[in-house]
Amino acid sequence: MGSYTLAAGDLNDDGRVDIALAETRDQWVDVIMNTGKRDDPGVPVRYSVKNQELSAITVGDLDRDGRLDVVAVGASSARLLRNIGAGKLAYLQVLPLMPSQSMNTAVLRDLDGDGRLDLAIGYLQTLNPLKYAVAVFLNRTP
Ligand SMILES: [Ca+2]
Ligand SMILES: [Ca+2]
Repeated sequence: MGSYTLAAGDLNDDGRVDIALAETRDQWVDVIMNTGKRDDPGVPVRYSVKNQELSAITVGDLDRDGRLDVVAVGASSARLLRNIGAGKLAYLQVLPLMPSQSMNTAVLRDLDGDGRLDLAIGYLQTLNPLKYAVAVFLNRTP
């Protein structure tokens, strides 16, 4: 059994925080909408990220349409999943990554100050010598 990674945000814009999560050995992202009912946690909707074990998930509005999008990061690539409305996700882009010796971590922040969220992924590049690296993808969405 692997570990879980999750990100929280209001994906369907109903005012309640929802969850996107993955078990790190699996190849899909589960999205669970917050129903607001204590005894009804909602049914997960599963999105495949083909041939990729996941290590990190983060959410942010990548295309500035007001909907939170999802970034799923694995060992060899990051998948951008666009929120097309009501929290439904569709593939937007695959970003290739350098080979990693570790679980990757990811954050979405506006790194260059242009108002768009950029993606930074931290990883262990080599074990001997111990060398860490950060891959940065600047968001050029119009
Ligand atoms: Ca919600
Ligand atoms: Ca969006």
